Amino acid sequence: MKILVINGPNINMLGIREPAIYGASTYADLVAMIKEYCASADIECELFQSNHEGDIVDKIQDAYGKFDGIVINPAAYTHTSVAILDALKSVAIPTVEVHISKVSERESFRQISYVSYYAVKTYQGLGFDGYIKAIEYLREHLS
Ligand code: CA2
Repeated sequence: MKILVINGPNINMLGIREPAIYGASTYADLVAMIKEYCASADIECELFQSNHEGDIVDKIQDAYGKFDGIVINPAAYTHTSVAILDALKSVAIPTVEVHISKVSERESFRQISYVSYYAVKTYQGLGFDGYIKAIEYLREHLS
């Protein structure tokens, strides 16, 4: 199984500010955790982070025919991007949405998720563990 893990804007700033919401660990810690888990579970994974909506759309399009599943935390683009939703629909790769924080208990502008219209599952409020849950879900869903 080959999966692509996509993180959106400001995820590269994790651990620097707002530890009460996102924890004290960094994006480098997240990458290390996911790589370690995938190696132990015999899953091939690639990680991608971008602050640019179009680059995320390009990466999703490039995934067509190359990946079995996508794990995505679109970050702020969750709440705004029809383009990312359409890109996911266009490649039709099973996708799990992840949010580190419990977005359902946060500001009203975070209550819409466009990606949720396509994702087969969403994990929120589990910190970094949500990414592992998402990968495990994909493994079960794809087997
Ligand atoms: O909870 C999540 O995973 C989010 O996708 C994180 C996004 C936020 O816009 C979403 O509503 C929920 C934010 C990414 C990280 O932003 C930072 C903000 C301050 C300090 C460090 C990172």
